[in-house]
Amino acid sequence: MQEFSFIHCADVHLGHQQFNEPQRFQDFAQAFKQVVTFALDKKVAFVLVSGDFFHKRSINAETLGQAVELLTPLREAEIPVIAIEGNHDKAFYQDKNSWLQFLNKQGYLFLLMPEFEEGHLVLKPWDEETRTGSWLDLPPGVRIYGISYLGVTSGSRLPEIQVYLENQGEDKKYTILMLHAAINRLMAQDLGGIKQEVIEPFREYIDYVALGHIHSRYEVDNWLFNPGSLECVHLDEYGPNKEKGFYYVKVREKETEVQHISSSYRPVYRQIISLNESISPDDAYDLIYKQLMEHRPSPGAQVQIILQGKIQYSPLKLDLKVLSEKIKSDFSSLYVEIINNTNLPEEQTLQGGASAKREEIEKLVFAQLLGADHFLQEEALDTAIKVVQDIKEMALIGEEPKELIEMLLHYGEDLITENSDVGQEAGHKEGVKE
Ligand SMILES: [Mn+2]
Repeated sequence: MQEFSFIHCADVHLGHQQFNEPQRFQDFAQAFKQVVTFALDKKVAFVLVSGDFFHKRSINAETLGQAVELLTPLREAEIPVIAIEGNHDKAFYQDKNSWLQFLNKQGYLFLLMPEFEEGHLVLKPWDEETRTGSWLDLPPGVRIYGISYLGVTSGSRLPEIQVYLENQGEDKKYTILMLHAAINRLMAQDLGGIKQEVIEPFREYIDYVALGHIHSRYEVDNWLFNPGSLECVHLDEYGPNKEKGFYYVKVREKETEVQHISSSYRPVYRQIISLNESISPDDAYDLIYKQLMEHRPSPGAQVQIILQGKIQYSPLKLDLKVLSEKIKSDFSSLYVEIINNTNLPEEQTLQGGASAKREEIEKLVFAQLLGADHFLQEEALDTAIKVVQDIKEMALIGEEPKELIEMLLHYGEDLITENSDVGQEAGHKEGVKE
């Protein structure tokens, strides 16, 4: 087998116009452009995209144009791009085409996926005629298997592919398995996570597991590799030990040398500010500004400020809209978000220490947000909290958006009826962001 190198990235999320900022739409393309430039520069044999190339299933024309523009130089340089579907860009129904399938048919990438026959996963070799298949053999002596996002069934389905891995024939190639799944990462294994034990038997047949799904870098046993997303898809993905980027992998005589290349993404500035000392809103603004002057956000950053502490005046007196605008212009920030967590009843909850359940804390936070201006009465508030909690859970396991919307519509109607008198008095209230 000759020496070769490849790139492994994941969670590109093209088309994500975060915070409705056109610049953010460009940022995600810019982040992938680094990968393309690197690939061309190093003349790699191929590029892997382990799911979520697109942010949404239904992308707009601009996003498709962007994708084509980014993939064209690789196609011209004859560097194949191999992709699998993630939870974000999977086709709505199995028989319907996703935009990734469109790019596949047009020859911009190879989209690998398993088939389902009689309720079982079936892996088939690549067929250039139909441009479909679950594995692809490439010239340097490489075989690449691609398994799309399987959601909650990942753990129980994966053992079904072992039989295909076993029968690779005599001249076993350097073998890569692409997966869009979280391994050993999710506490609740039923939320789309997989335990390492499930794929451990594959080790005999697979040289490199190319993962995607979790947006920060992690590796297991020098065998499972998850590069992290290239950009911050959510602000809370930023922080220490949350590396982002892609892998540059060199293979010599089946020896794998892996290098993680950090992507450069738009800076995120997060600051938790306690307003304990403040006696009035004006005083609070001074405190916030003092902190911002001490640790200045870099120009163009996405700023998130979390306010906390006990204050003696109403937290609603803080005009966060005006403050955000001022910060945005004073520090040339791209986006400013201020989260007001002051006067949250944290002490009573956290008295339980480690025993305080995450759900309970979350419930209190939702109650605070939803009931902030007494817009929702007690009974409706309980329903609203439940709806928000359930939708959050559903989103976490990557449910179809239409399921989420149906859920919202179903319960939303009850809420409107329960709350109609109060709603009219309170007048229009702006929805919670995102
Ligand atoms: Mn993703």
